[in-house]
Amino acid sequence: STPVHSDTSPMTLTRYMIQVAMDNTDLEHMQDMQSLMSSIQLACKKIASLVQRAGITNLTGYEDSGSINVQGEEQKKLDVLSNEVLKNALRYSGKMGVIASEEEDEPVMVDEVYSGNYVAVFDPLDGSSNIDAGIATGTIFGIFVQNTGCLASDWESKIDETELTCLYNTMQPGANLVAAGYCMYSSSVMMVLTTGHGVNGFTLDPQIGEFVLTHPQITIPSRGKIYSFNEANSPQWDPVLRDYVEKLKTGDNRAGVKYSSRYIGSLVADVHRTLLYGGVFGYPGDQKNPNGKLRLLYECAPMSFIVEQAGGIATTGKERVMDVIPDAVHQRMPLIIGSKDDVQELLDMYAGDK
Ligand code: AHM
Ligand code: MG
Repeated sequence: STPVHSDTSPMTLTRYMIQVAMDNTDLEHMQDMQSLMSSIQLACKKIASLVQRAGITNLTGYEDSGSINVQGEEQKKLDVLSNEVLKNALRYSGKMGVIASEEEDEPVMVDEVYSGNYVAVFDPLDGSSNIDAGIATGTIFGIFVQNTGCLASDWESKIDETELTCLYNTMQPGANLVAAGYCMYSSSVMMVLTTGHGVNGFTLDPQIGEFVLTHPQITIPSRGKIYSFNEANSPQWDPVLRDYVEKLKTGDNRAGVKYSSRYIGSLVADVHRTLLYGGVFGYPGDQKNPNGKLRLLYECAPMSFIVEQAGGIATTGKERVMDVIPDAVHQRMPLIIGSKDDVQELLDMYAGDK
């Protein structure tokens, strides 16, 4: 149904989640999603305000302690703070069992008092290298139901039992996600969300402090005119991908159209543009980094869930991203994502190359 934009009864994210719960009384996780999303949207509003005021409040730049995360990256002040904000919001939702974040070495078990049975995976402030220049950033999140099945049995010898259970619970393929979304901090603050029934976009109305449904049932155009890769890496790409991008540049592709190039270097913003305008975004593997740069659990999988729900394709180049069973929390995965026809053309080129 069409959302109501009148001042008196906007379809807020809160109201939307209540509706989702009422429409799915048979699904337990849909009931819990209401309080989970209420925690997540609060965290995102807080992060939005931190990001917007960072230059004024001396929150730009790196942590004074020079702290480095498990992936060897220097942490920015806002990375650390956003992680705390999101972690605490989720903890107090009373629904979380395990939280895994880009900024945490290992997944964190939520204290028993606040504990529930969901797993949240998130990148609290993706693209933070852009922040000091005022470029768009975003929060990415995914929610799983806790899984007691073992997916990484050879870890047993290395870590203690609590950690093990904890890890097992986070090690799930994207196909198991019950919800995923991102919040983009840009010229406007937007929350884009899927619970597996399409994708909806909500814009933060600063006047009332609420996310309002502005983009109901987003579908990605079946073909776009934009490609988005860090082309500085192209000398290390495989020849098929190089050839594909060359065809997009010259117009010698199935659409017979010359493409434009857009690359922000912020996953959320690049995927958001791709979702709305169509085209293809990729962070492929290359000779130096065979698995690319983006992290499977809290970057690739949630984005893939969203784009698939909008009618697009997300692939590693070899398989569907959603089907990849993770074997490490911070594992990287090549990602090619976007319009159905654009991504399919590349997949067909790979198939023909075999
Ligand atoms: P981060 O999680 O350390 O911020 O890195 C992820 C970001 C993505 O937002 C973006 O797509 C990518 O890194 C850009 O990488 P590059 O600078 O190599 O093009
Ligand atoms: Mg990131």
